[in-house]
Parts: sequence; structure tokens; C-alpha cells
Amino acid sequence: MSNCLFCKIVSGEIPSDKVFEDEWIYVFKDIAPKADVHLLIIPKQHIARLDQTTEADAALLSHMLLALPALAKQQGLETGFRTIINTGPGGGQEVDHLHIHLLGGKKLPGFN
Ligand code: IU
Repeated sequence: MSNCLFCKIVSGEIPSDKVFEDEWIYVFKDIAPKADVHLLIIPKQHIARLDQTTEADAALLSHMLLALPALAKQQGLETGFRTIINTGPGGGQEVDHLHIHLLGGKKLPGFN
């Protein structure tokens, strides 16, 4: 999508701190990190929101999830990590391009 910020990051039109990419996904450091490690995992194809995915996206969604442990390990998150997918305004989604937040490190607050 031509006016999508994350599509512009994928294409290189907007610079990013890239951590990983493959045929399906692009991974970069969040510009305003909420933890020691804060990555965003996004599909290269434009999908706006998780609630707009269908069975046709199953392989891509699986690929995104399965990439997380290796990314966490690469970032030194040996004791675990948190994943967040904000969906729509009610879920606090600010950028309308599907993304998984991968967070971890000593500053990560708990839920309790
Ligand atoms: P959200 O789930 O849509 O709320 O998360 C969007 C994230 O994108 C948020 O953590 C921002 O800091 C991040 N981000 C970014 O990394 N680079 C940008 O240019 C913009 C937002 I705008």
C-alpha cells in the first residue's frame, strides 16, 4: 500500500534499524522501545490488521510466530519474551499494518 508507513519501511523508502528479513517478513527495532529489546515483526505484504486475516494467511501467520524464538535468542533473551499484537483502535493499534511486538529484557514490567 503506497501510503503505509511500514510498507515504506519494507521497501527501504523510510530507513529502519533492520534485524532480519526473509521472503515473507521484515523485522526491525521499534523506534520508541518500551523495553531493552523491542522488535516489530511485520509481513512484507500489506495486511492491515489481525482481524482482517483469513485462512489464506495461515502459512504467513505461522511463519511470523515461528520466527519469534530464534529472534529472541538472537537478541539474548534467554529467559523468555513477550509478544503483543494490538488490533484496531480498541486494541491500541496505531499503525495499520499487521505487526507483532517482541519485547524482553530486564526493564520488562510484569502484568502483576
Ligand atoms: P501499535 O501496536 O500500532 O501501537 O505499535 C506501533 C509501533 O510502531 C509503536 O511501538 C511505535 O513506536 C512503532 N513505530 C516505529 O517503530 N516507527 C515509526 O516510524 C512509527 C511507529 I510512526
